[in-house]
Amino acid sequence: MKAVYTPDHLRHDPKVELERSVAHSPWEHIGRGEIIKDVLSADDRFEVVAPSQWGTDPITAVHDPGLLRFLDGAWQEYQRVVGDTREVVPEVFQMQGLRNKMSAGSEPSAIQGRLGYWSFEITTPLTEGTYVASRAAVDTAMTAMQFVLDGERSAYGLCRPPGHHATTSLYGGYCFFNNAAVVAHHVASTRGVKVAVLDVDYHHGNGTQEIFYDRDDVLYVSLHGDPARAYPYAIGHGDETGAGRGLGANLNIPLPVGTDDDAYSSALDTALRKISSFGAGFLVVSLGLDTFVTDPICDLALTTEGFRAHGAMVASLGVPTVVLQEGGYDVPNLGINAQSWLVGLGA
Ligand code: OKP
Ligand code: ZN
Repeated sequence: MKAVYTPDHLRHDPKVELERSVAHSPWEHIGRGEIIKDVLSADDRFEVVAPSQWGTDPITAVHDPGLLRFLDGAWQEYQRVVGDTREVVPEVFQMQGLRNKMSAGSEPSAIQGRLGYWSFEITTPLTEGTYVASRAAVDTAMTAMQFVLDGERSAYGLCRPPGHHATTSLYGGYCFFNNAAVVAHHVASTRGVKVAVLDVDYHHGNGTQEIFYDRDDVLYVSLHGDPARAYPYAIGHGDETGAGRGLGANLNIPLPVGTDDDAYSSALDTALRKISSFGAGFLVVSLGLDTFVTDPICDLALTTEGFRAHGAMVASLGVPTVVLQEGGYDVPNLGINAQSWLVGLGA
């Protein structure tokens, strides 16, 4: 299997994250990308290749161009205006309620205000090379997509930073551009084929859901920790089924604490049936491995063997499939877990 990787991911290099009200070393760090690359490189079933460049058009096809403009230079502007800081995070969010009874706010001019206009939370620092790395993650996803469009049964994009929390106009949840949504939109709009996004990350992919919520050409299906207890809390409930033309083209399957391989398999079976009946001709998998039993920030109980079985279940759909990396924070096990899932798929 082709596995697309670039060292440009190293340019997004946070050393601190403010989470659980404590400043600590970040869960989402460069070691994640490196361990997956190292394990796949040592396995003959994988061919690690570099991405080609796709420019910004595929990004602004799903994101507000203002978000891209902001990310391209925000860290640098902050250094000029506020002062030298390794990580840049927002201090104030431009919440709707601040302007109750008034017109919707517009983008502030000050960088301190712009940060909170284009983001929704504080655990996602900008670093000097975040924009370069985020662009490279999209290139990685698009290159993996192209291998599949050219006839490979499947391909893998080692995207870092991940993407599924990024909405049309907001970054957050360690995500800047929504790699999976960029690919799904590109295939649906240029190939006239119905696309399904299967999101198996522990966290609900609120960004992907939002981007496609009113569309009937892209189905979003997600298995995740119930938002009653899990990030991103505000979205991911079972009664969110789509709007307008997209009614019925969104399926959320919230899972209880401790869900194991077998319970997960039956939920995955429900997801795959939905994808089949939708008539998807192309599949994008948002592969989060933070469902692993010893993941430090999640609470499901999947195993390395379980991941292989779940990859095999997805393969049995018989739909051309591009797999894109999302989360996974038990870093010593992250490489073998990605390998296991992809071998199950048929690497
Ligand atoms: C990104 B991906 C919990 C805070 C959660 C952000 C989690 C982002 C996950 N104390 N912080 O979906 O793996
Ligand atoms: Zn996650």
